[in-house]
Amino acid sequence: RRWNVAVAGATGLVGGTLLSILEQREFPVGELFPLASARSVGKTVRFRGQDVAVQDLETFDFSKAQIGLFSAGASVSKVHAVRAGQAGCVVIDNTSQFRYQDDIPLVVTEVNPHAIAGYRKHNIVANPNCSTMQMLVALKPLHDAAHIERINVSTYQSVSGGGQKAMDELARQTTALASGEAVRPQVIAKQIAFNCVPQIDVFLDNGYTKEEMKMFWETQKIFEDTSIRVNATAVRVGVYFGHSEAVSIETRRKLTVGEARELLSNAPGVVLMDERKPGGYPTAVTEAAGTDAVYVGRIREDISHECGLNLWIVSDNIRKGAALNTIQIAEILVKEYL
Ligand code: 11C
Repeated sequence: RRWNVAVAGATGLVGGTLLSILEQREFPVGELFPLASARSVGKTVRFRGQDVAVQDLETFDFSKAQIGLFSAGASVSKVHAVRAGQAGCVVIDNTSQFRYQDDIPLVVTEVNPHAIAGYRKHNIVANPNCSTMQMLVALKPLHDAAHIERINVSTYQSVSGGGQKAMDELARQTTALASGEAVRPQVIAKQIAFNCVPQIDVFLDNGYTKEEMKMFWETQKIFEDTSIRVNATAVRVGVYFGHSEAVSIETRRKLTVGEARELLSNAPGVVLMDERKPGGYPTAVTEAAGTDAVYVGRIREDISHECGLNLWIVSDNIRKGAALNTIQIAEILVKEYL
């Protein structure tokens, strides 16, 4: 059977990746409806060797599609993902709009695929934030084996997480600096070329940024464990694709490096790359960008905590962190539920 698929935000960075992953994984698409704002009507997207016309999301009749992949911003999803769900189109939403709503499942396919069953109330499944996604793919087998009580994480997040505008800003600033010109930050609060900026998303009352709190809220929901504590610092770095994370976990019982390596070498979606020699670890640019896996390296026992373990976790934020997980949810939906 084939499924008609609407892609909301089809002309954006994640939208384009959704289309190419639908092709690569040979998702059984019947008719494709690329949707975007009225300003993109008249454009086309390339899908399976054809140019397909972009339609206006505002007026699209979602009863024509059985599956809707949304990546056009939270305010768009608030109105149109709900409208799609009511028309019988099952939405996988890539924004933060529904992630914290109790009656909407939040799913990482390697971690809690069973939660997809909860889609029926609103016909919506939420896709997590990229920085949470890659961390939990790697931590799931460790949590199952030794029960993680606390996570300390610092992220090194690429500009593609901030969309095309943030990518353009890095390019512009790099060129300006190479020509000896001054940079004027517009999208990211401080110079991002050759710099690290400790702010992603807005500041909240507790002094954390929203990106940092997303890692806390989403980990508890996806692990179905409100006792797990997450202390995050999210940093934007001058990298185009791939988020890196230095993660320290505290477990109920001690996990040795050997046991962690064994668990991770058999974990779905994970590639273990952990040799204690120069270059024996993954990085965003050399391993992760453009690929599907979550890479783990630098595993070592924490010398400051008897049940602590450190890991370095890297993945392509636009693929596993966004578009790939969305399509993996769709694959489970059509196979097991629709
Ligand atoms: C970033 N994590 O890297 C963000 C992008 O909640 O889906 C994704 C925001 C979200 O800037």
